[in-house]
Amino acid sequence: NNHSAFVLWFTGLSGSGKSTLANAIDRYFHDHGYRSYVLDGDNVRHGLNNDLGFSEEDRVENIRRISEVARLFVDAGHIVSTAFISPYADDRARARERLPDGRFIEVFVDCPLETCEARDPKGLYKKARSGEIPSFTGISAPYEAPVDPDITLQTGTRSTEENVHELVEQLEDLLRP
Ligand code: GGZ
Repeated sequence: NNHSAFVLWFTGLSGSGKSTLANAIDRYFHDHGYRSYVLDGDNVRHGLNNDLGFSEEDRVENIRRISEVARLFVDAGHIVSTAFISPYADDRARARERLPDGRFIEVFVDCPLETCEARDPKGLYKKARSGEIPSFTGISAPYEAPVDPDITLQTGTRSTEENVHELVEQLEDLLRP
């Protein structure tokens, strides 16, 4: 399958559903014969970037390294889905610049803070509110929502299946062999 290679760059708050969506679309790609891979906290922040925390400086470096790794995957012919908060618009813009034109697709995982906080799957918002976790995105650290994302998905009101379907439709041109 001689498909095109590109980055699906998911951005959104903690608990917005980035990893869920990245893994769901990756499953779709895999099932349809595309070469694809997911980069997320589990395989990057625990490995390559385990020297980085959540200061502004470390988040900038986190995103820089991830975008370079994503570029290598694209060079190797893969579709790569990245699932990181990536809170700074400048860093996302620099990631876009590191990739060939049209090969960086910014996907805004749009979910209200209140919804993310109500989900709180890991209890992190609770800890952030109590001050146990400092500089927590959306509570005590900034999140710069994309102004002009390539794709926006609502995860508060749409199911994962609906959002995957939407993604596949929006990516139609890139997915044609
Ligand atoms: C934000 C934090 C923090 C702070 C730990 N702020 O819901 P999660 O747990 O699984 O996803 C969050 C993840 C964010 O890492 P990223 O690499 O995506 O962040 S960034 O792009 O800003 O570099 C959360 C957990 O790490 N986490 N402390 N202070 N999220």
